[in-house]
Amino acid sequence: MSNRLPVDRVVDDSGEASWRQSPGGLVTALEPVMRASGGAWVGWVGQPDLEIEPFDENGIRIIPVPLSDSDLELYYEGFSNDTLWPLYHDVIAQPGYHRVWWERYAVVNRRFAEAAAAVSEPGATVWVQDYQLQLVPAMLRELRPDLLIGFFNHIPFPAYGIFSQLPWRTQIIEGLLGADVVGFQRVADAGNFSRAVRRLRGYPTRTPYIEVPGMGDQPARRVIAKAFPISIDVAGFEELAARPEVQERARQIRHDLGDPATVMLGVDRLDYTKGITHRLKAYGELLAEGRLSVEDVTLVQIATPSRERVESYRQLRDEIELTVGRINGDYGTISHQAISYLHHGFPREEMAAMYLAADVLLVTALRDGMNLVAKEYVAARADEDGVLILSEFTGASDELRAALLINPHDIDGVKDAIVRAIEMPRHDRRKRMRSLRKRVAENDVSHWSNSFLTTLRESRGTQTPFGGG
Ligand code: GDG
Repeated sequence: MSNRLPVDRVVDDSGEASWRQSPGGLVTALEPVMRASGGAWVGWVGQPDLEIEPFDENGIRIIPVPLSDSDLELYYEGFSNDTLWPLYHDVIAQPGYHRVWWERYAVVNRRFAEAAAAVSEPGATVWVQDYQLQLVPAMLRELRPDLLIGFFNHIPFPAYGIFSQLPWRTQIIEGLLGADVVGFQRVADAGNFSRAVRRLRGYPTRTPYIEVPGMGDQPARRVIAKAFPISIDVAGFEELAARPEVQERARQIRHDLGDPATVMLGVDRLDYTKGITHRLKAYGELLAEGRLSVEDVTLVQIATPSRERVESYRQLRDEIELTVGRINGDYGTISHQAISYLHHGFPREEMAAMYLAADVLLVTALRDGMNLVAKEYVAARADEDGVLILSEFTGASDELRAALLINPHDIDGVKDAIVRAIEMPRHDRRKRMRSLRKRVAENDVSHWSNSFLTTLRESRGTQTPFGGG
């Protein structure tokens, strides 16, 4: 189950509707698992007020959950993206706490839970994805105590001092504890969750176990809260980047940029968690101080459109575009732009070509569950070249220690890292990239889904209360 289905509805010129696999790591990761298990995918079709009967697509049963315009406004844009998203990313932006948003979040979560309950066979395994559906595990357990329920949170889980702001904090904790296994990106996220459980419910915890006492006719249960760092389809990405036409396109991109000595790249959804303004500030100052020149260095910033109906995202877009315009106006020349700014999405092939064309990838997120872009860059670089500058506040930095790690709030530190990356000798780049590639190869996305599902399956045999086993 996920908020969005793995397929998008596309309508052609003649008005004929068909389905296309939606892009993204989650779909790539779970599609083979779902096909092999004969599973069903419960989620929203991506368009409001569309009631569609279940259907089969590419070997997967699709169970659409309808959402109205007002569901989208209150449950999705409101509670999910304007309350939980900023709260879980350490209140980089102020979360809105509105009771009508919360109420609709609960209503929509129940609709998802009921849809899953209706289609699951006895004893089936249900894997619930992400923060939009945190109440589903407990609702589903109540409806169907026979099910094995997993939950994975793709975004961070904040420290208790922050989480405790949420007026509905206890309900969220109770919702998640309905799962047998609650998975997080980082060890720290799982720890934050266990601490919240202790503070709010007083249940005993012993990593990775949480002991939930029996209540009424519900027996005592042992819940596992643990880190399962997500990854990408490494082999698939390597294959893409190795294609001759992708390599040729990478050369073309560099040529079109004026063959500068250094191409730097940023790839992000246009989101305030990604630290795009911090990156621009650092780069702009380096140009202003003459430590870099547009003759030698250029920055390509892809900012994929995101959540454009949410006000804080509109404001952020204005701020970024103002800054880009200023930097280009102040330092660009007729032949050399400081920043190539692209506010649209690209096919995967083009993304791979950009990674190959970039000498330096800048990931300056202020908080990020994992950051798959960093892993994709590493997977693309079979030539063992390229420097990854990576924020310490990404989940990926737990694994990718050979990157140049930065604190994006420390603008001088970011500037120094950029200069260091540009000046890094070839043998140092190779050494670091080799080490990064080894880490990424060790944990690809099928490893992620297998280890989660294995833990979930095994959890069925470990329901002994604390002290008893
Ligand atoms: C959330 C968490 C966590 C981007 N632009 C285009 C495009 N992309 C692809 C990238 C990458 C994905 O989107 C973005 O993934 P990230 O992990 O970087 O960030 P979020 O979207 O915020 O994802 C994050 C993730 O969930 C998984 O658990 O890592 O922390 O926030 O794959 O390549 N792909 C294409 N065209 C684009 O223009 N084709």
